[in-house]
Amino acid sequence: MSPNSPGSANDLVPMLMRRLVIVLTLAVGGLTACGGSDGDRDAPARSYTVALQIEDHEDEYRYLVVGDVPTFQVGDEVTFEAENSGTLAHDLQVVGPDGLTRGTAEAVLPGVTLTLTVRLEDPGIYQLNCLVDDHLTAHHMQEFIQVVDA
Ligand SMILES: [Cu+2]
Repeated sequence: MSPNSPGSANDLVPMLMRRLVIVLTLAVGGLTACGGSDGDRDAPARSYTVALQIEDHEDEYRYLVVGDVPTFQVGDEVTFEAENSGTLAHDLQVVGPDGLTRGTAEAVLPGVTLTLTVRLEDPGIYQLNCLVDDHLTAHHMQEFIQVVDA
């Protein structure tokens, strides 16, 4: 008799439960927002701006963080201000650790700064992507940030 591999079936249960918890949290959050009486729940713990610079030298397209990178924490409200210092139009999409899009800013021409505010609701790795043409697929125009529990 071969022993059951403990990883496969058992791991699925906590994952489903976590999904359920997330769904429930969203539902409660929605209700709270409608009620409007509990102001603390909707207010971000911290709110700040992160300056980015967009560059596209030859084959390398990228977002550069200007200055220090903060420690991103769950609950933070972050405004990305990305100055397009390149020669092409670029945009910005933020994707959460679950693969769902948290926000998208329209493409801006060279010399223009785009702004995107997102709420970091979950711990994990978030992606910053450029969705213009083949910038992501062919030029890997992508940056990652890590969000930790507060
Ligand atoms: Cu781009």
